[in-house]
Amino acid sequence: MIVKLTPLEVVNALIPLNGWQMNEGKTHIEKEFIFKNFIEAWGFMSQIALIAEKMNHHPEWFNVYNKVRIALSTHDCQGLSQNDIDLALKIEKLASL
Ligand code: H2B
Repeated sequence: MIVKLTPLEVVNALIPLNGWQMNEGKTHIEKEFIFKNFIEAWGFMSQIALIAEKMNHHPEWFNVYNKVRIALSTHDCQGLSQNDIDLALKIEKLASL
């Protein structure tokens, strides 16, 4: 059973997540990452893909050249869950390497 977080719980969970925000509809958390070039952006996405598969929790994303925009949500609860926060934390760890 996946528990849906309230907007207040999400706002609190986002405090340590630099640059992550809820979208206007409060359905997703999202962040845009900029890299030196396409290969670095793609490498970042490849690493996330492995983590996402292990977690069975998958991002929605958009890439063009060096830009990767990531949106996370949980369809299983039709909103945001701890899984989104956990994946965002793992993505931040990758981005800081
Ligand atoms: N990813 C995301 N982001 N949200 C989900 O609710 C989700 C998922 N559910 N990946 C999983 C897969 C589910 O659809 C499968 C059937 O386990």
